Amino acid sequence: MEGARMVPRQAATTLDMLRQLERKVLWLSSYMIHHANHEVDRGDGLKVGGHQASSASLVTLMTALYFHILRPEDRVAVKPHASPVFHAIQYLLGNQSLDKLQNFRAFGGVQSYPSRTKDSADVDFSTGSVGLGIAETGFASLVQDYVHAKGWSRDWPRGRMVGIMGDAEIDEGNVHEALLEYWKHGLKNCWWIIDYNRQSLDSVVSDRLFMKMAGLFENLGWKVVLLKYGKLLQRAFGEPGGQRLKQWIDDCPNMLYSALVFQGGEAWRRQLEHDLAIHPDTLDIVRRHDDAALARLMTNLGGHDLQAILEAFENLPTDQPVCFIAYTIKGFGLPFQGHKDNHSGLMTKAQMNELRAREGINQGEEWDRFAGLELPAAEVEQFLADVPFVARGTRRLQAARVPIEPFPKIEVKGQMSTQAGFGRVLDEIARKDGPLAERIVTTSPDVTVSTNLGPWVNRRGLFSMSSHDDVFRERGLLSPQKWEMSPKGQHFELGIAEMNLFLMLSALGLSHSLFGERLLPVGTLYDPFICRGLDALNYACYQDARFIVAGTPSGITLAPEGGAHQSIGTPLIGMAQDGLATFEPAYVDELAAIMEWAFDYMQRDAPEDGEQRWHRDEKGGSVYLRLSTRPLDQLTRPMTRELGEAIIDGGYWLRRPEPGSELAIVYTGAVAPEAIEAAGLLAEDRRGVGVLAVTSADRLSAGWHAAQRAREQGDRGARAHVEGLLAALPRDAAIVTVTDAYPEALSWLGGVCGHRVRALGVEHFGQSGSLPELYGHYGLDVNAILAAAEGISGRPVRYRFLQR
Ligand SMILES: Cc1ncc(C[n+]2csc(CCOP(=O)(O)OP(=O)(O)O)c2C)c(N)n1
Ligand SMILES: [Mg+2]
Repeated sequence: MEGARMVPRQAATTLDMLRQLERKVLWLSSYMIHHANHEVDRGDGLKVGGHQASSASLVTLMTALYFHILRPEDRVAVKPHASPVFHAIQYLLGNQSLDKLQNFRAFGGVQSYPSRTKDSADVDFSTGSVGLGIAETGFASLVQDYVHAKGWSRDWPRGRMVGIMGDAEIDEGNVHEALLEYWKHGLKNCWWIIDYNRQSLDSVVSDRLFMKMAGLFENLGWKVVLLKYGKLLQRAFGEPGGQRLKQWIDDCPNMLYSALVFQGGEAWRRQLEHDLAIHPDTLDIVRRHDDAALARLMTNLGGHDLQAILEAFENLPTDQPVCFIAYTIKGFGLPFQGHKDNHSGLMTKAQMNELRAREGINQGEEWDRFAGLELPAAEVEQFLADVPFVARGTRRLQAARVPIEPFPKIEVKGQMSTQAGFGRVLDEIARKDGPLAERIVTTSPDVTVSTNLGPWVNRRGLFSMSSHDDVFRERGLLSPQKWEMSPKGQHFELGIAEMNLFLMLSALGLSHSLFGERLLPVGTLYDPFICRGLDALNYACYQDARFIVAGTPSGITLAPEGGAHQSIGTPLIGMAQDGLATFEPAYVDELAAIMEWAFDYMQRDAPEDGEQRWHRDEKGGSVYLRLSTRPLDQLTRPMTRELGEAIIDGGYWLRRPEPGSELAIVYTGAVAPEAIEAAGLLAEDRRGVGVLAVTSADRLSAGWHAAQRAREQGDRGARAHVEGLLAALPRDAAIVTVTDAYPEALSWLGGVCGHRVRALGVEHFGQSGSLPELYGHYGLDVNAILAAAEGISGRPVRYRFLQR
């Protein structure tokens, strides 16, 4: 029988396959955004801007990375607006459900920006606030080195920490702060891939920025790989006249290039004919291309050429971080590519239909993983199943809890500050050794000694991948502080940048999930400078990283230091920050109880099932300790179970109000002596004045909110700790609150049972002075409390005009 001879089809090459997937990713990510705008009624009329053009520039690179280059142990931060590309890739890999994809940006759908905590797919680092996700990758790499230097993480190989970033992110100061810090610590295993589309949100960025960037990275020890031209352009440059074409492109201002990209083949031709009129051999190259081919050639940048990308990722150094500057076009492959206003550009229905036709996708097949592909579905399916990145399945690791018991007891007597107590507790843990001591890692931005981490560092040493002796010690020069560095050390000494502190805590605090090894990070900084690192702190909490941070010294209690060093609003930050339980103890026995609890709390991980009932006690979180340098006479008392629990729940009656009492003084932290003394004086003419010690306004208030919610949902017996406490005070009694912070940290207590409240605190910048002077001036001293008591009760107090 005559007939066509069957020729077995050649198996597709990796490059063929990636080219297919690249198209698929562009389609799915574009359609996902389109769907979110046209099909999902989000009820707010808001259109999804920002993603479409920003995503498209990374389609090729991320296709190459996820489907070919990455390994399971590699960890990736994806720039915020590439979220649709990331989710489309996860969907193709079978890691993301269609339902969530269809609900991009809607309730219950995939997140606008990749999120470790809110997305179910395999997100390694959340992003959203530009500059933070990318900077976290380097710190994660240092943490990986730490874990391996200790001989841990044997089942999970060392991976590359990869950051895919927008070029505007380099403008964020924290990125530069991070680069300096990495250099000091000898960063190696880190790749940054800059999506150099020369566009940010508003417009086209200035020309030749890449030269500055390349110089910056090289200067700090990075290898820089330029991904400037694709293969088509590289070939054209090799033809007669080709170098002139290269010169033209190199000289072309970004604005003009972008405009031509948008306009397309005809505009390219007109411009090139004009500019290259006296170079006939170069014009020949132009003329050999029709309009479509010319547009393809002139937009064939390195970041859009799979082959060029695969080559660039081969044979990279392992002893040096690598920065890829990938030239791309914002919106590549979409109708608004290159347009300077495309950031919030959205495709119309008609444009979407054109794209559908171009990609060969029929109506109703939009979400089909294989529709429109030129290769057999089974072959693509097999390729996806064999993708190295997913070879080990889920990449969210776990680590066993580190036992806290027996938590060392410290002897507390005489005078001590909470900051000194903090140092003592850590010193005692270090001295006793054991699993807890082994897993604690400390870090501080140049305030290690002045925040009382010194004794811990003396015992456990500084961490460094190479060993350095303490020169002062070797020479017999007297110093209370050892400064020895080695891979055995357990303290990361950072430069002053507080952003880096929180990024480091964030990376250390995810070690169990990223590297399968539990670390118990403890960081310290001066309390006011929390604000300098606040976005990174928020970011760390959003990622659910686990750590303890001590803000110390704090408040105007730091009297002679003046207003620039005195924190006022930090307790409110602590209360409002999700994922962070804030405490401000007055006494060291309270602090010790809180620290013991904190080392356990930071390891809890019950799954989030909607609303947490009480605080987030089952789920766990991080802990912020606001500590003071003011030495207080310590209370000698047994730490009963009941007292311990009340301290953790947020407060206890230091002196219970008597029945019929008309007043209670509520205090937090270092002003305890003033509260106690004032209560004593008031007792002369008022019956049974109560003194309520608040160790955590944050947890008291969280518990109160939770109880109210529970009652509203039918759990009528729910009662918050603070409700129990304040029930002991008659309803018509008044409350005077006092704290070395903004008064509203405690004034809300009046809302719990309806007590009248006069809230004392600090409302204006502090200044230098002695502690009595400042407490007097800002209204935190005994006199101020007495005056407040008189004012709120309307009845004179005997010691109102006490002279001190
Ligand atoms: C800290 C912070 N500031 C501002 C924004 C708002 N924002 C989101 S993306 C963006 C510009 C992004 O430009 P680029 O990084 O170059 O990414 P591209 O859009 O070019 O992909 C801005 C200003 C943000 N997300 N985070
Ligand atoms: Mg950009």
